[in-house]
Amino acid sequence: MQHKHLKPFPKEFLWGASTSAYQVEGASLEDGKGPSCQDVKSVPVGTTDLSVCADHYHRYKEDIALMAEMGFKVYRFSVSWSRILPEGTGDVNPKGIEYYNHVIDECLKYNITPLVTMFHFDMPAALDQRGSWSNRESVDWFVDYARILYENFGDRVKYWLTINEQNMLTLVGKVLGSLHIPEGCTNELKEIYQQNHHMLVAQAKAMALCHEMLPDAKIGPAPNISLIYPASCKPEDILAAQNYNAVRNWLYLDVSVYGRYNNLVWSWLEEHDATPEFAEGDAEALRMGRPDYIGFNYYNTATCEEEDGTCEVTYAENQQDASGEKGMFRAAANPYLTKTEFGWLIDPVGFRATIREIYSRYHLPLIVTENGLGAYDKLTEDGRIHDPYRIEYLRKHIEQIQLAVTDGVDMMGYCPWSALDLVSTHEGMVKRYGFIYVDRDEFDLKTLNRYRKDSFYWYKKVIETNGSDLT
Ligand code: BGP
Repeated sequence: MQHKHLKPFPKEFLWGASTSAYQVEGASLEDGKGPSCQDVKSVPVGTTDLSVCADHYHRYKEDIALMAEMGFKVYRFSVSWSRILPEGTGDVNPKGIEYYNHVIDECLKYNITPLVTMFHFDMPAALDQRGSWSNRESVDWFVDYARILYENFGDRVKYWLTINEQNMLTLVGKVLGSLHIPEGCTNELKEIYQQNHHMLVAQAKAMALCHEMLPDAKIGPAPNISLIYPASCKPEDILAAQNYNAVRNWLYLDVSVYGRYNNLVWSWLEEHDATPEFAEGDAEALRMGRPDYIGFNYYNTATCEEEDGTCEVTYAENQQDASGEKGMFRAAANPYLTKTEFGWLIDPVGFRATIREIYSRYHLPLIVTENGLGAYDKLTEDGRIHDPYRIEYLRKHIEQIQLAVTDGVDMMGYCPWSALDLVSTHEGMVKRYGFIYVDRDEFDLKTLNRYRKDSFYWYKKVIETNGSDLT
């Protein structure tokens, strides 16, 4: 649809950016923090461990001051579960509570709204040993942890996100180093979807608890949503795209928003004897826990075609999407899109298409919780970082948000990935996403000093003009 006039961004639009605890904080075993599954995993060859990251734990004041200088209205960060509860359950670590109190207060000092993710890929290692999400008790572990967060931070945190990219944990848990398959398991698919079910129930209960304990707070999920295109107008390709959309995207939002499983996914699981077991009360819990808004991460779309039952499923090491699923879909190339230097597709128009689709299915306010470009940035001798490629990427995506606003979508905000350079989940420190450059290399910690990239100044202007000047 071509509009005659673009609508402006809403007055209260939340401009900001995101980080996650295990990728940015460092201090991985300091001040009483227990290890998480990320601290004990073997990191990909040639990449740094997560003990220092961007040293945000010690430099959060400086970092938040820089965010304030850019004019941030919101800062999305995650709480490290094992910093709060070193064993995952039981005793609370007072130093952990103190640290997040400081981060929250520092944000509020600059009128930056804290947007807090409760769980971002970092299950406490102690709970990992107890079976992680495969253990039915994980539902209670998560709800108890949520209660501690609400009790301690709920007076100041008004926006919560439950589980980051639950769909990626389920679909590509192997790649994220978070998949836990108990010994002797005979049906891996069933096991994975049982874990997924536990997360869905845990999330629903945490949302209901939030509404009960913090009536003026808002809470939502944060899946990674990418619209799936059919490779052609061949009807079988359309069905394949519907299959992949259901299994990759809608399953998660259908359950969180409507409290019911997506029928296509359920039938597929039935065929594989892989439907999750519902404990007593689960169906009701899913119906009762409803989000107030939807947070979603968007990096790119995917394309697929008919699958005739011969496809071998493989997972790329550095990508978020699978090559296919027997009898459901087969990944296909999209000749219309370019790629980043790390091989990720770039599709700003697909961003608008994805936003439209989410909104038309769920009619809840939307906030973009991640979107961005990873690149090999270079610090020049005079302390500059010229990143026109990032500016171009972000500009094109922001333009599409405005088009979506003009389409009538209720957009709450935009939090690109990432506020500052941090350790990439798959590709270490050299893959940088931030507006703020962190002076360290993969293994050489250097000064850890902060530098403003060109995109820093550009984003500052975007925020100052509420998105009306994107030049
Ligand atoms: C998302 C994760 C983030 C972040 C981002 C970029 O899936 O939620 O934690 O890592 O992807 O991915 P990468 O670091 O692999 O480039």
